Amino acid sequence: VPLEETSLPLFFGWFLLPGIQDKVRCTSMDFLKTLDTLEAFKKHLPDFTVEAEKEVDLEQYFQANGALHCTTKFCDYGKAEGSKEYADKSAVKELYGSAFELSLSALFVTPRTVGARVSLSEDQLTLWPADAEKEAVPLVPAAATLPVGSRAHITLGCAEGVEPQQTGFDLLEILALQQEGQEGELVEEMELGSLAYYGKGRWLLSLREPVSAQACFSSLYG
Ligand code: 2AM
Repeated sequence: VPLEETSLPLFFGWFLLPGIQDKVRCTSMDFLKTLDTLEAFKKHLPDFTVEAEKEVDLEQYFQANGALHCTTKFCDYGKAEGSKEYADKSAVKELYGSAFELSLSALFVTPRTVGARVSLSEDQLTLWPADAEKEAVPLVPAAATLPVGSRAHITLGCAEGVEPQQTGFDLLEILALQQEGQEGELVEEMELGSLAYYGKGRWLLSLREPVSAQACFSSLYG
């Protein structure tokens, strides 16, 4: 195989620095620990899990693996459409290895995934693939009308048998509901922010203070 065909990574993205990874993991754990004890969560438990359980331990329900990151472009070593074009973008070449401050503006939980929404700045959007939201349209039709960068997220955990890329689809679904004017049912004001329920086991915690996370733009060969 020519080197050119093997030189593309599994994916490009922002990789959180170690200290902030611990902080984000702790924040996520605290949120899960609180969420599954709330009456509102228990009330909607049948939407969350099909199993006839009375309780669920969210910290056990989701499995976390690997270093925390926000994927920009999944390349699959060049097999994914548009990989080469992405790697050749001038912003990608210029900013490779640079440090960024990501703004984590919300945490969300669904029966499939737990993740953090990343609100990208103008500069950060130069590294965002133009078709990232369009790619999700077969699964989330409304993604076609959402702003560029809407899919940006950090996967914090997945339920058994769920692929990490599901986290971005789950986020887009919630954002699509918001765009349609559904505010979600305000459940409660938590220390971290306001918690809203969007039906079908979907929960969104809008952070009062966004978490600023230092991250390096790089790639993973895996
Ligand atoms: P994630 O970005 O939602 O966490 C390696 O599998 C990484 O690439 C994971 O972080 C994963 O999901 C992301 N990923 C896997 N397949 C993908 C796809 N088809 N599109 C976008 N991202 C994908």
